[in-house]
Amino acid sequence: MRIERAELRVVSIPLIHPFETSFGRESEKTCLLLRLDCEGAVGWGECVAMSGPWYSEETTGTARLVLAEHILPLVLGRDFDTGDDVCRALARVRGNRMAQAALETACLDALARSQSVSLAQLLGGVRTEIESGVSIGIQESPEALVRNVERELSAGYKRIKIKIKPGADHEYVRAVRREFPHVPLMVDANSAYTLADADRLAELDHFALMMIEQPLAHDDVLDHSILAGRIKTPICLDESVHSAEDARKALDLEACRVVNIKSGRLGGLTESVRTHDLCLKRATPVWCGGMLETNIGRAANVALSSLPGFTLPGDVAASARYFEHDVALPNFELTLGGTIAVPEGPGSGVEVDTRRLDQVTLLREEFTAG
Ligand code: SMG
Ligand code: MG
Repeated sequence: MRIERAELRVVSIPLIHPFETSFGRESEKTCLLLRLDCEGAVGWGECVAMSGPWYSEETTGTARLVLAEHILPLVLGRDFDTGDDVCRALARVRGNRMAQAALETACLDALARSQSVSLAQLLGGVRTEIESGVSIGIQESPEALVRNVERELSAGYKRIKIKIKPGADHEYVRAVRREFPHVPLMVDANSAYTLADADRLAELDHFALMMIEQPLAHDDVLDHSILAGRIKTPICLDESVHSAEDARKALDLEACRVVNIKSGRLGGLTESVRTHDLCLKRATPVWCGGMLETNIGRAANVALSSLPGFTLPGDVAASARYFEHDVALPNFELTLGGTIAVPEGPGSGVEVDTRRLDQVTLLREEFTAG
């Protein structure tokens, strides 16, 4: 399958609810969307880099530049039959994983469509539905958080993740636990603490949390392994794992007991499957993270979550939590059982709504071979 044409768009879509983490507040989703035309098949990929380098080094701007000047010239006019082929073509590219992932995901979507299989099938998925959890941003008060948790639980979500930071941690977790003693609950600090906070983090052990996600620095594994010896709550790594190799090293160091898999952070779906395979072999549960994706990225997350090692509910929630009008349809909906159905049709299972896409596009560029 030859990549004949690429179209890159910068889009900005208002979020229904602003989302606050330890590193800042987002009211709009700004991202890059990439369309590939491949001998009659069309594939879409979403680049999850944020508008600024807050979650990771990459931004919408850096990803646009790297795709336009370095990645697309490596692949336009070339043939691909598997995700491994795409990885080989991109082997010279260091870092810039979210940009690489957008390209690779669009290739796999086109590939799945050209073979009339679903993206989930192409990746080796085995589930027809995935368990869905929600990630709730930092709220103005513990009471506001409790109201939020209540709303999500009555919507049917199976697991609640709350964002924490120093000054918005124990009080918030305690308030939720008091109201919901048995709910599967976890916290995500997005690197807001250091080892000096170990005693304070150990106090979270009283709240029977499923795990604490990325308490320490975004580029650390060693301190996480020391912290793991000082707290009982299992540690899950997000920001510090960029490859299956990183996951292996983290597990060897006992820096975590759970891994958050995000295809953007890992450079694509192929590396995500490799990371999943490694964790499965090492009996380490994984779950699929989220980056406030549009339905284009959400569809890829749903497909990935259908692999057998995704045994914990992820941050892949229903579309209606994020945008009034998404750029691709149909929306993903929560079933009564708190799950999301894995699309069975060809490709990712969503189709881009061109009118809506045009409304939210800030910039559009086209590229062809040569
Ligand atoms: O997609 O519902 C979602 C957000 C999930 O919490 C989420 N993502 O560190 O795991 C994480 C954050 C990173 C993105 S913050 C904009
Ligand atoms: Mg996280």
